[in-house]
Amino acid sequence: MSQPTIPAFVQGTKQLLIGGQWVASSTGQHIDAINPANGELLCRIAQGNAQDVDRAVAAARKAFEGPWSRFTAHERRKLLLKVHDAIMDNFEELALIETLDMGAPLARTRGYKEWLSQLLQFYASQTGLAGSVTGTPMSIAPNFMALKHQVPVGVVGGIIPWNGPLMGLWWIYGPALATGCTAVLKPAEDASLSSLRVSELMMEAGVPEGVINVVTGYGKDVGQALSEHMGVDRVAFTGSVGTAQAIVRASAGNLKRLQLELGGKSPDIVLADADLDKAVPGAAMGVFSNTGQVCVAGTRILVQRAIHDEFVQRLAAFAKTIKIGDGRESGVQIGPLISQRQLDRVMHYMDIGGKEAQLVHGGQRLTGGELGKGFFVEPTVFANVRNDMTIAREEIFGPVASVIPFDTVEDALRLANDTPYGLAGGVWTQNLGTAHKVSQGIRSGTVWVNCYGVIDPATGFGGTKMSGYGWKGGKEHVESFLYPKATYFNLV
Ligand code: TXE
Repeated sequence: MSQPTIPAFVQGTKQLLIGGQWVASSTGQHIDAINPANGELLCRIAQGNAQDVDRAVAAARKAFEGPWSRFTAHERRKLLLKVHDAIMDNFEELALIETLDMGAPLARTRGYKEWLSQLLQFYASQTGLAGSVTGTPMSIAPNFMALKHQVPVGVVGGIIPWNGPLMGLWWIYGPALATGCTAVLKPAEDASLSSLRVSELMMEAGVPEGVINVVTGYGKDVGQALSEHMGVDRVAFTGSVGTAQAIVRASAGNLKRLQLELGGKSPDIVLADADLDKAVPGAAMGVFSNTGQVCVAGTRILVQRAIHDEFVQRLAAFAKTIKIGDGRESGVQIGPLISQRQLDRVMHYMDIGGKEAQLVHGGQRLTGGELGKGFFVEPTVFANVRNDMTIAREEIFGPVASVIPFDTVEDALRLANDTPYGLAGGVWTQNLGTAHKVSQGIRSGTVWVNCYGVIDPATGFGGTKMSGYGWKGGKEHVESFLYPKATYFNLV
């Protein structure tokens, strides 16, 4: 079957974006960008270091204090809409770059288009939150007036993961452009290409130099330097708990504002009265989508005992129908894992699961034919899992469903909340009262009722407990790039 041609952008060694210029890294070294579907080299990305972070932060500071600070809310809105159009006009290329670089099927990456259009329009609609447009002058006493408004926090470091950078980068760039902040983006070393191409398109669309900067490289070099840097005012991070803890420590020097969105072990609760024609595919894709590499994945499927066996059998039957392959091929529903490292990690958990629970479907790496060259695994279902088993406690970040039986709604809630994480959860039932009780009872930032994974740009999502803090999307997100400021005037 013929596959789309590799875009011209995917060649050579991609450079860093600093102060509006594409420049070589100080190290002179590079990192290979590998297609996880076949292990082949796509191109190379510059391996940045702390010196490059210094340069990028200086450029971001200069822009923040320079012409960018004089952009009005209306001008920022117009710019965001121009960026929107540039991204939409080039979306087919961006979707293909994302598929090549991180493996998700084109059906998924193309599917981001409408959602991203909404997200960018949402941020464009929020530019008035910063500065004078919503500043409120108040007469607080005779001859005394106060002016309260919100001002941008400054230079924002964005550290993002590899599981969906074409979407994830907008949690940094969107609110930065909306508020008048500037950004230094550090994409993940495993998938940086869409961030680089998007940034190039943004510069062409007229984003002023220094407003967005990109330093590619490893976390221990670039990420660490960004988190420590005294010139960075805020870090927005998505990734693992361990790295988040390192960032919290590194950011203490200048008490940076932090936003941390980490992983989860989200419960997806299926009651005996659920409509299984919806609950089975819904819960299945809640865990298998993006090959399980999703922060909100509903990896613990809690099923009421009366329907446990039927549910498991139908889930396994559904898993068998999922088409796995190179994301460029039509009809493919899930692609490879991102890397050899992630493959090793997922296989490790599949081995543990095979020992502690009942393997119903999957559990293997796919080694036959072309798939053997990539990092492919089967969608996997474990049944009769107990909540204290390793596969129910630790984030696997692969297509592995653990089905855990329960008896009563109270049991389900106890199990759902018996986790260090609190990112998301789901409930499937036809009883509105039960839906309300369970959704209120799950301790997480986001809950879905009779659906899974829906995220509206204006509503957003976020976590609690060890899934981190801060909100992505919605007004709260934009406001977290601002701080309130009051000025008191003595008028006599
Ligand atoms: O994450 P890291 P990894 C979880 C998931 C996955 C596991 C490991 O369970 O299996 O984490 O993935 C940068 N200072 N999630 O190792 O290291 C790094 O370069 C500053 C869930 O890839 O957290 C990358 O850009 N930055 C998650 C980013 O942090 C550092 C998505 C994320 O990588 C750094 C990804 C340091 N010391 C993984 N070390 C989700 N919530 O969606 C690394 N980085």
